[in-house]
Amino acid sequence: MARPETEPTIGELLDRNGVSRRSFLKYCTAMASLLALPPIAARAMAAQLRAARRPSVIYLSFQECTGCLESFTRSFAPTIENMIFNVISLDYDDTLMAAAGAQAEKARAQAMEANYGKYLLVVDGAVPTADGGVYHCAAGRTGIDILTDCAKGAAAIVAVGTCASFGGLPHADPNPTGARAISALVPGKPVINVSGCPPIPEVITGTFLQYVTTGRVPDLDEHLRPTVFYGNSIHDRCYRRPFYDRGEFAKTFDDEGARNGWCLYELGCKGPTTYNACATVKWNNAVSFPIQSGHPCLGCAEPEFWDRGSFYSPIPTARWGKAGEVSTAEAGTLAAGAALTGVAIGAGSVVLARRRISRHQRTPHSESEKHNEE
Ligand code: FSX
Repeated sequence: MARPETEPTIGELLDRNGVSRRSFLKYCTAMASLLALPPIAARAMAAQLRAARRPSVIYLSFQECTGCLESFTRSFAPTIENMIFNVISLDYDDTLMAAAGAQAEKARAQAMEANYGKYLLVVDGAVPTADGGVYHCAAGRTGIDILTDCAKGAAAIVAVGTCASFGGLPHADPNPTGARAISALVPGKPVINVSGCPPIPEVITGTFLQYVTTGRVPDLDEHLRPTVFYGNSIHDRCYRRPFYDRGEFAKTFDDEGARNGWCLYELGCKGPTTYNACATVKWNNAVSFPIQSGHPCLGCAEPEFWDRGSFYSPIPTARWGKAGEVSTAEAGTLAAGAALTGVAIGAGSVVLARRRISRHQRTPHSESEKHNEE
């Protein structure tokens, strides 16, 4: 469990476990593709990873449904076994570890002491702060106390899931337990938010890999999410986007539009204001994602998504309909006009304008933003 400097490098561990260089390179090629790097970067990544030492990871869970951990353990590339045995050293996770009670608490204390200042703290779930934090207690300590203690020696904190990133479901109105996002409770510590309810498994493991490979916090967006995975809206990359641009919308779940696979915007799809990799990385080993399965995006990777009105009502114009608004009716007219005049560049500008609008019109009161403003 202790990770002194004598800990073998990842390369030495791979050799010891009989993992061939060829299969490790194949693995890195898959990872490079996941991180949107050119194939040539795979060799550099393999060299960097082989030279690196596995970071000690302490994984804490607070108010959540365990969907995030379920998601993490269903990663296909890399598999969870690959991650745990080759890339990270999961030294404490009270849901997955065999130890319990005092034995588990001791394991966490030992790992923290041996890796002080270097370990990665991974947290899922929001932390209740009302009434002194009594709504989450373990080993006689409140969640706030445990988080504060574990955060002190962490090199960085990864908040996995929308609950940890923004408060999520526990934070939904009326938020009876005073649930808060992790970033709001650990001032001065670098926090990486991996939002989604749950997050995409490959986005969780990809974020770890990015950190281990580079040894630093990746580029983040205004919600502290890695831009490599959260840089585009679902709408930007959705395969149904041409239907939106032509003004072809499903109006009910069983009409002709739905059968033809038309855009789900009018059925409440939150793709235009939701930033995540669902449309590209997809789910279940890239089999599908909600929109491909015929259901509108719920916007689960965004702050306050539970409190933004019905999942089945179109996005209110207050967030999607001001300057540069293209209503569903106008979308068809605009596309027809562009086709007539052949103004492809103009259509591109509309896309860019929409992207700017959706970025700027996101509600600026998430827990992480509050923290940033403090
Ligand atoms: Fe929340 Fe995760 Fe949704 Fe559940 O740990 S993001 S309720 S999938 O489990 O925190």
